[in-house]
Amino acid sequence: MPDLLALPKTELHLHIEGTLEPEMVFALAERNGISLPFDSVDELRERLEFTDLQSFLDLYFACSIVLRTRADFADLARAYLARAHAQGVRHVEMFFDPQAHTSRGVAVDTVIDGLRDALAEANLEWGITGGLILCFLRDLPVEKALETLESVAHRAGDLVGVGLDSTEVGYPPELFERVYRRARELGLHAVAHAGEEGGPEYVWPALEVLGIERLDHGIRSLEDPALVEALRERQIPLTVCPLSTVRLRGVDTMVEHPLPRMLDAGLLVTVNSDDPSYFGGYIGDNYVAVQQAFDFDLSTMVMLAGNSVTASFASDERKAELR
Ligand code: ES4
Ligand code: ZN
Repeated sequence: MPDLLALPKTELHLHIEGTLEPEMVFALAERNGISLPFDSVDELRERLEFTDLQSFLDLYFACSIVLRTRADFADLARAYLARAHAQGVRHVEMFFDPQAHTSRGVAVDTVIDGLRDALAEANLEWGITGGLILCFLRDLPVEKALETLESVAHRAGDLVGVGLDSTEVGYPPELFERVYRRARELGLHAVAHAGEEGGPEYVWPALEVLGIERLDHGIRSLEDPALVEALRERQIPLTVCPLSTVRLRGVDTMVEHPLPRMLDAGLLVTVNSDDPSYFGGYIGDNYVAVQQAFDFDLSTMVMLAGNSVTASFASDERKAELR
């Protein structure tokens, strides 16, 4: 098997706050005079063991408080983009969680400006293309999501789309119908996390009420044959994150991951990293993990990389270059 890190690829499911490495947590805390609920990098590393989605999210939001300035967000994204470049990424559509920052008094423009600084540099330096997907925290009130969207309406051109993340069970997608209608008016693409911990009943409304163009995770869709058929027939891409699902205990081990069954069902599956500093690997590491678990041949790995190009919101011209 050739080096899968070198295989050109596109990343479609990546939370930029989930690339915050423990060393950077401490460096930014010191730079900003913030005290942390852990004493050392090693103590933080010891906490990177999760029982479910919520146990991860608690740590993810606890670490995100070190991000305050435009330079912090630029440094975070620069570090991610350097690692992504080293693992073959040529196009990335990056999630960010503005409400995790605005709730602490950080302006949304500070977040967007910093992330865009790093994306512009990576474009100049390495030719990496892509953009930002603004995610709403689904466990906060819908009114807060609407306020967040209106606060960036004047610069919708700086965004690729909107998404929905954080705690899933108890917060069904249809709550966000008005938010997604407004996002569409602003010309934004629409994706959502669904079917990660929630069952197929959380995926259907993401498709039918929110009108998503791409489904994040979606692994529990397999439990409903009619849903699988809808996803297959419409060729809705699924952004699967194998190491994430293992680390959040969606499956016990990688060999039990449903990815091969999803491919057999004719779904448009892509491989992504989700929160690489928390889940033990960047995108190339996810490619290596699935190749090893399922003994996939090179043509399957190339097909997965090609699916990510198809599933992206890049222009047709850029897609042709990425293939
Ligand atoms: C997330 Cl893995 C995952 N699921 C839902 N929301 C998230 N935010 C960051 N990572
Ligand atoms: Zn995610």
